[in-house]
Amino acid sequence: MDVKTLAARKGEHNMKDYKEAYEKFDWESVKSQFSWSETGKVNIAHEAIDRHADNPDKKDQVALIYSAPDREEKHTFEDLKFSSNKFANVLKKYDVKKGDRVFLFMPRSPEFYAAFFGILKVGAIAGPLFEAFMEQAVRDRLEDSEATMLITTPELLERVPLEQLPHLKQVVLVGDHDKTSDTFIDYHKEMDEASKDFDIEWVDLEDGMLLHYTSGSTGKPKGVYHVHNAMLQHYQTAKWVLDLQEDDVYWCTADPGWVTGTSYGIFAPWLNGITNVIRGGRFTPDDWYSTLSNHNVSVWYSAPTAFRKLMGAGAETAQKHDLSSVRHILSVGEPLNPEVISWGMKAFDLRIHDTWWMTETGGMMICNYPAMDMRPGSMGKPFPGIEAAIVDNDGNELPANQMGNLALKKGWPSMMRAVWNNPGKYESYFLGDWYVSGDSAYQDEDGYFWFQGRLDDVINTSGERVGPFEVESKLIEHEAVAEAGVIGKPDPERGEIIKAFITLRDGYEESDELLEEIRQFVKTGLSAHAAPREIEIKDSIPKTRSGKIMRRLLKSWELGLPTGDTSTLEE
Ligand code: 6R9
Repeated sequence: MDVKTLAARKGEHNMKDYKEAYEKFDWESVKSQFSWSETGKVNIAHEAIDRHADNPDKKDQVALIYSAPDREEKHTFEDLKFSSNKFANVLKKYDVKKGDRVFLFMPRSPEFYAAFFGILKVGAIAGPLFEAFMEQAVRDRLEDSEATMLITTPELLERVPLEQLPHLKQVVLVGDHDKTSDTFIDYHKEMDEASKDFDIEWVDLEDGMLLHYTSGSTGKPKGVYHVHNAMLQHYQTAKWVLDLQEDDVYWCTADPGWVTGTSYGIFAPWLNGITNVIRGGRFTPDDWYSTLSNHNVSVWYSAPTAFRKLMGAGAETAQKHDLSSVRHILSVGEPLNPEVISWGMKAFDLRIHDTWWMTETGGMMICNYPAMDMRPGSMGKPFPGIEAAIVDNDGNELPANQMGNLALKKGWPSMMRAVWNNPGKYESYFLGDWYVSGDSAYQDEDGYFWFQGRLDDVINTSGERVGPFEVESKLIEHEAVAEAGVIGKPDPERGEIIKAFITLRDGYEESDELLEEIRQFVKTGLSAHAAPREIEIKDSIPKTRSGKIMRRLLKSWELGLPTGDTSTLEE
């Protein structure tokens, strides 16, 4: 279908009537879309790739349009089937088995996707890591997951402390290198030798496929564990919320190191057999607009932080590009500000549709559908088959317009099934039958949900979730820092920025150089997005009598708000 026809189709949607869908829908009905409902044999890689490659009408369709400043490639479903089969054979050769954790630490590239599906095809669990992570962040995740294999590039290998990772047996290197030891496997050499035929490992719907590490308010990042069954939700939300239709060209801007980049950057489009654009390289407004126009992107899923950056580049930048192919835009990750919605109306003549969900939910939960009346500022309504409510601290449902904890009735298909190696943490998410999100919200009389903020200390900076504990732990590793407390401080462009309060060790004096050195220490040790933009030196950090940092108090001081109950404050 050409661009004009696509644009003319604005207004024709997969879901006709939300109310009717909500009343009639149940998850069981989605199973019939997949052959495993008859054979009992399942693997999400088969459903996303091989199923289309084995269909004569679909095998030559472009599945992946890869676009980076120095590289443009198109791969059909058949190409992806063969490249992932080859990688699966490489894994088999090196004895990777069902349930093993295999991590990926590399930029988006066609090799990434071949490796990712190769991992799933042998029944192993994929652990994608954001390419900007530095040594500590990489080590914590590989250590906790006890990953036995890592796929990375020679450049990024420098941030992998191999000697501290006894479980990590092998490293696959994508790119030129001079490593000779048996630990290292050369990606291109092995792929050249591998067969393109592979007998996929059939698994159970409840078998694991993915580990995404994410931050809470205490402790190190947790490994959120997802299973093959999640495909039901990826598939159906893509139909009704992304509204993906046969000729669409879809672009999700998220990196697969974050859950949006896997659930909606990989599974949702390919389970539906849709052409998927992947853009590598750094962000510039011109590149992004060119990606939309050069590839005739029709459905676009991104985040407020990116929209704000495009907005900042001005209308002239947008006007240089033909954006008429775009028919549907969606957003996730942070509150969608009214200014961003008006910018979307001006630049695209489209209302940006907000969606709410989390790493732990695995898929969209509360959304704005093309088929419903939207209320600007609302996250929308629960997806059919999802029960959401606002609950108090004991799990009692609250009436309309009352603020509380946004909760979801457990049992949806893409729900996390465990926190890796941490059953206690997993249990702590639930109050009876409710999964409690940690976001505060209210629901209006008509069932729309309105986001209010986080109830815990988790920071959302440019749409990325950062746990204060991780940053505090890094800060106190610096020789000058005695204690540290970290908060999110509201910021018009980034949502929140990270602000650190520290006390200095004896013998250290405050200076701009020292503060910059400490900032760099976090940036190069942990990751750029976790580095505090502001650091303030204090005489002491407020703590409870049991020694917990009172971040709530730091935040109140910072914002000039009343400090509330301080009875647990240590002398
Ligand atoms: C998918 C993803 C989850 C947290 C979540 C909430 C915030 C996500 C939002 C939103 C306001 C939205 N969040 N969507 N806040 N409006 N539409 O982002 O997962 O990285 O785990 O973050 O992001 O606070 O609890 P994750």
